[in-house]
Amino acid sequence: MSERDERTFVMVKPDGVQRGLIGEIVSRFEDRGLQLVAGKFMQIDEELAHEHYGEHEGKPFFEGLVEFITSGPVFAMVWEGTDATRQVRKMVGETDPAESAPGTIRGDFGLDLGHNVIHASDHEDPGANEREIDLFFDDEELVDYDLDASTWVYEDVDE
Ligand code: IDP
Ligand code: MG
Repeated sequence: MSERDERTFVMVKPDGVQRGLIGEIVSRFEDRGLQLVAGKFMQIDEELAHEHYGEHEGKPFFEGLVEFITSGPVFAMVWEGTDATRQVRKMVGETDPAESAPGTIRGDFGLDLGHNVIHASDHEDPGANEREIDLFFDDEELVDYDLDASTWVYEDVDE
């Protein structure tokens, strides 16, 4: 991984999976020039849901959120690139799809706060990306490789 690169955790939520949006969402990050480092189609259990959304424990929507995120399979991913966490959040949009700009994932595919299609690490919470990657993936599941397209995405590539 080059010095300037950053990894971030992204997950297509159960609504996004059921609506057939995995491919569309993966395409957006590929098209942007980000590099896929890991991907896992999986079912989240109660314990993992509580850990992942621990910061929201006690809030009125917490139990519903846990029920939703454990209600069906998700597609968890790690994406890498310059400023990846912040850039991915810009592509995801606001928490509420109704407030998200067209062109963002939530703004294009959602209408309801409780079903907002995708999770991405919070760029305003330092360390959230690494914490979430560690929670969902073992080190050996993160694949190190050179992406040929990077030589065209970036002006200077220092592999
Ligand atoms: P984020 O996903 O944009 O980072 P957070 O504030 O971290 O948003 O909230 C985590 C998730 O909890 C949201 O993506 C959404 O699914 C759910 N959520 C947040 N606020 C509400 C709410 O007021 N009602 C219902 N669900 C909510
Ligand atoms: Mg969040």
